[in-house]
Amino acid sequence: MTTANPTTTANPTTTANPTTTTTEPPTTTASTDPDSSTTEDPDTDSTGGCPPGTLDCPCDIGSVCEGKLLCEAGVCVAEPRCARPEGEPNDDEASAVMLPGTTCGDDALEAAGGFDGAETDWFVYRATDALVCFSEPSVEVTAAVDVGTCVFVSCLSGSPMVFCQGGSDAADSPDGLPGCCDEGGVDLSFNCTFGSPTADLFVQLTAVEEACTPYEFTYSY
Ligand SMILES: [Ca+2]
Ligand SMILES: [Ca+2]
Repeated sequence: MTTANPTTTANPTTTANPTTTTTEPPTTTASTDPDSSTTEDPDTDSTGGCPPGTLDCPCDIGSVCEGKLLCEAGVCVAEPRCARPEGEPNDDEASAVMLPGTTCGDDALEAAGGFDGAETDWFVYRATDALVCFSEPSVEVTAAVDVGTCVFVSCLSGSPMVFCQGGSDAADSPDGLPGCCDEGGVDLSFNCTFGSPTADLFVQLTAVEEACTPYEFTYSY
């Protein structure tokens, strides 16, 4: 087979390639959509008149917060007055800060946080059953102010039966978990209606003073 191009026949190694027979025509005619010029949305004020980057306005659409404002959950908020080593927001059970889990009878673990005024901090840790286990979790808080302390029980199987110890008071969490509350720490015991007493324990720490207060606490099972 010979090609019609005499300039390529001099090189016998190039004429044998059958894959170069079809060159696609330049089909670049698809860019004539008449609607392509109307992509600009006239209703661009989707932020409701809230200038992005300013206080209480969005910061999640390519904008950053002005000055010392912080971007939290897509909204610019004022700079916190205090350190927040535990991570905020953690103001309800759903946003509880996950702590390392512990096993029944192990040494207490330590954690730390900070109160930015009168606020609530939530934590949760997995308390795992052991061969010999008295199911008596304890949380002890060290802080310069009074700290309302609650522990609520969410059994992995079955329903929790909670017994408040050390003078603590029975209480239900906002999401309906049973638990116990006390000042500066809390002791309790619990069972699960079936299965082993392994549970997620929700810790609620509440400060009532408008102060910047760091704190530490230990937790165990
Ligand atoms: Ca806090
Ligand atoms: Ca908090």
